[in-house]
Parts: sequence; C-alpha cells; structure tokens
Amino acid sequence: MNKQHSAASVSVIVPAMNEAENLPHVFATLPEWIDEVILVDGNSTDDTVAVARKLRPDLRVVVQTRRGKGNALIEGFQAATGDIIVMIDADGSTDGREIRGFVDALLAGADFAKGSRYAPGGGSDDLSPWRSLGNKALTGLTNLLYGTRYTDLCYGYNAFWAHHLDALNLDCDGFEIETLMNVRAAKAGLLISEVPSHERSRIHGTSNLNAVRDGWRVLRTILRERTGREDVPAHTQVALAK
Ligand SMILES: Nc1nc2c(ncn2[C@@H]2O[C@H](COP(=O)(O)OP(=O)(O)OP(=O)(O)O)[C@@H](O)[C@H]2O)c(=O)[nH]1
Ligand SMILES: [Mg+2]
Repeated sequence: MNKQHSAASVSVIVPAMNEAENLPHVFATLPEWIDEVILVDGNSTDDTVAVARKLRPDLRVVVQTRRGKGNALIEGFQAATGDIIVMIDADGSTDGREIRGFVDALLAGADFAKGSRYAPGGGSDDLSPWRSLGNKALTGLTNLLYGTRYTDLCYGYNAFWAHHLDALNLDCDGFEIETLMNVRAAKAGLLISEVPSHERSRIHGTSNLNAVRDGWRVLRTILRERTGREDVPAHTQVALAK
C-alpha cells in the first residue's frame, strides 16, 4: 500500500519507557507511507526521547501524565491526528512491516483490526507456556462472557479508525488496556477483524509486565465490564483478514 491507494492517513502510537536501545530497530521497520509517529514517553530515565527524535525528526512526543502503558496509549490516541490509529510496542517485539495488514483490514471494512499470535500465519517467539496458558484462559472467558470469537486477548498490536475512540471510551492505566479495548469494541458492536501477527522477543532490556499482577488486572477488567453489559450486537464478528 502507498498513499496512491488510500486517502486515509495513518498515525502510529509507540508507548516507550526506557527503550533507547530498541528504538533504532523498531523505527527501521516503519513503512515510509506512515503519516505520523507519536512516541508516548513514560518518563524514561535513559535517552529514549533524544534517540527517538534523532531517528525521526518529524516525531511527535507526548509525555504521559500518569503511569502505565494504558495511560500512555490513551494519551497518545488523544493526540493522534490520523484517520487510522495503529499501536505498536517499542521493545522490538512488534514489526512495523505488519502495519500494512492492519491498515488493509480497516480499508476492507473492519472498524477494529486486532492482532493475533494464534491466528493462522501468526506466532510468538516471546510467549512462555505459562503466559500463553493464562492468555488462552482469559481469551476463553472473554469469548464466553461477550459472545466474541477472539483467539488472542492480551496482545499489544492493534489498529482502529480514530472516529471509534469515543465508542471505546478508554479509561485505564495499566497493561489491561488491550483487554479493555477488545471488550469495549465488542460491546460497541464494532466490526472486528483479527490480523495474524508474529511477535518477536524483546531485543534489549526487561519486560515491565508482571504476569500475576497484570493477569489479575485483566481478569478484573473482564468481569467488571460484564456488569451492566448490553448484548453484543449480532453483527459483531471476528473474521480473519486475508
Ligand atoms: N509510556 C509508557 N510505556 C510503557 C509503560 N509500560 C510499558 N510501556 C511500553 O509498552 C510496551 C510494552 O511493554 P513491555 O514491558 O514490553 O510489556 P509486554 O510487551 O506486555 O510484555 P513482554 O511480552 O514481557 O515484553 C513497551 O514499548 C514499553 O516500553 C509505561 O508505564 N509508560
Ligand atoms: Mg514487550
């Protein structure tokens, strides 16, 4: 895809906390047709912002006002000016070359393009058996409670039309953000398309995620959102993007 094929502009949101060593790898994978890249800095104590600005002079930097990946993404989404918003990680685990598949799914009619490591063609070099099991259990519970057919709940590679931000009405701070997005997208009746994605291992540094603490936050989100739930509209579905 290039700009001749679509009038839709694309913003990429990159939450980053101490990812200076990884950003050269991440930014090198971003397609040249991206319109806007926003780095949301989590008050990094390394050179994250300086490195990012040097790599991309056109970069927009947002300094988050609270703590956590969820807060970072929400503030990045609010700052975005593109028609399409894509979220990727700054640790080298998500490959910018896959953005095309997400954008194509949206241009083909999806409201929300949801990355999946378990869809045919997807995969992970990073998921431990323990975390994979936890993710599968949480995905199954979500499908049961919300009538969805998701294959991967807790994955940080997603894209959506910016005009759906109001419907998503995001309000959380932590790693439960992806779960909240997936649940709210279903509750809002958005047309959801899963896009196969291959997750690579973090290149440098250590994960900020704590499987028990954050798994618990995800579970609480799934259960809390169920209260007062309206039925998921019949047209909500998950179709694998070609
Ligand atoms: N701005 C900001 N970014 C964050 C924060 N926490 C995590 N991130 C970023 O969010 C992305 C994902 O965080 P990771 O720590 O890699 O967690 P994860 O990918 O869910 O877990 P792993 O699979 O173990 O790597 C990375 O780009 C982090 O730098 C935060 O509090 N603020
Ligand atoms: Mg990671």
